[in-house]
Amino acid sequence: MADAAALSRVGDGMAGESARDEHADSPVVVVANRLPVDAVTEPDGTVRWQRSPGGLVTALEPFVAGRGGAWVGWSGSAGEAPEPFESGGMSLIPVPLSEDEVDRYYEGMSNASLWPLYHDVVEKPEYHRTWWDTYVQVNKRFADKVVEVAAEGAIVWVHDYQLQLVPALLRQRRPDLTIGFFLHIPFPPYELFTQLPWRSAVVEGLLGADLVGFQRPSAAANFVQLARRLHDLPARGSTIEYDGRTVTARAFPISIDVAAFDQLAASREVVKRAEEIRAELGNPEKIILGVDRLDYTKGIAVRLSALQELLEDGVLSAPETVMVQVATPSRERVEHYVTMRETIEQQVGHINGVFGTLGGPAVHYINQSVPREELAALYRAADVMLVTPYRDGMNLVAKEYVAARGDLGGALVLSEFAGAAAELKQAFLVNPHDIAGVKNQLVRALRLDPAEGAKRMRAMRRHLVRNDLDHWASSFFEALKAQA
Ligand code: GDG
Repeated sequence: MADAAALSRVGDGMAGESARDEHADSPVVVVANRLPVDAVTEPDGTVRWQRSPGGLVTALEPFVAGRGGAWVGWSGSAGEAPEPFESGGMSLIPVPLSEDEVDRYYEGMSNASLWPLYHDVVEKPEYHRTWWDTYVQVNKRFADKVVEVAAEGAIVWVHDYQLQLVPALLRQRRPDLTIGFFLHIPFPPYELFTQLPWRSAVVEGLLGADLVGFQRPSAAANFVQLARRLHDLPARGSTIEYDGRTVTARAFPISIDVAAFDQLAASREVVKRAEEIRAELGNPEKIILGVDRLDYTKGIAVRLSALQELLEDGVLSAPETVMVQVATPSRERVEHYVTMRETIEQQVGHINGVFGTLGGPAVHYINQSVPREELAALYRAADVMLVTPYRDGMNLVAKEYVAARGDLGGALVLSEFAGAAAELKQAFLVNPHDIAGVKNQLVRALRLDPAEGAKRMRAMRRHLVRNDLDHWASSFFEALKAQA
């Protein structure tokens, strides 16, 4: 990793000062596990920061940068943290994590305990006291940084399951702050959550916030119920009385920058690239697409099985119908991810072995991150988008697909267990545990009459235009300010 001085120099002279002055009256500090940038080392050894991919960053950068705020987070590399620097209109404040802390706080407690527990125990969570101790220690370090940088009376917006103790830690030391917390992933019901050996500490951590936001009303209700049943707190509707304060728990379904995605997907370059993609795939009659982080919650194996059975049944045939699966590498050191990747790659190999031809695979599997423009072209080229998570907080891919289809073409098959299903009601909804149902809906989507498809797509697009990223961020922010 580059030394701190080199990294801090990278930020010198980047935009930021003017935006900060303009919004000096509303200081905002965002706290998230990761900073919204990745360090990239050039061939000559210099390091520059590049905006990182992923749901959280995509969602928040415009909000923070537009208000000239600060962002506290980890740089993504273990070891000493770089000095704070300016980027994209924000002051970025790096928090250091050692190798051991990455293992225990991030890969362990966050991604091998909380992630599976909060996603319906799709895989069995592991609970280790050493992981928990490190989680507490790292949450304290994040809180320390915020205490240091937040102006008097600032609004602090803490994000996600890695940092659930930060609200209470801040409240103890900085009662002047208005504190919001948003959970990007699902929040489980009482019966599952109470498995967690440190359940009370997590609930108390979150109760340090004035406003706790979730993707769905049912998740907010789960939290209110926990506060009542586990801590015997007076709670009514969306509010909980705690420590002489009122804590509000409500749903704020996250979204995307719909206009920007629509524009990108309609650009001449992207439309042309979509045609090229179809030609590169051998001009099939139908293209089915999946785009996910390679994660066991996303149900990639389910859709491969559905495709395989439809090919076996003779309902579909390759190369007339092909599937493209972009599976971006993710959490590659966590055990469940290693085994899941092997399973999926075997499945792809099997399908192609049996149903592919020389130079004509039935499944095009891309285990790489692709550029945003390429992603938009893939959305534009796909006749059917398959989004089949077992459980997902929201799922931005589903929303991006709809935003990309200004031509009103294509069809969306969407798991009812994704937060997005509550909004994209004209999608072909499926239960990913019911493979026969997934097959039926996939076939319906492939055979969809274009006029009916356009009607569905128009309705979903209408919903998204009104409920975009800016709407999400401003509603959360307004609700938080109302608590101040
Ligand atoms: C968490 C919650 C919630 C993916 N591959 C590539 C790529 N992506 C982008 C997508 C999309 C984002 O990553 C993935 O967002 P999701 O919402 O689908 O999923 P998570 O990463 O699990 O996010 C989720 C989200 O937080 C926000 O609150 O919706 O439920 O689990 O934007 O486009 N982007 C590029 N290349 C890729 O290969 N450029």
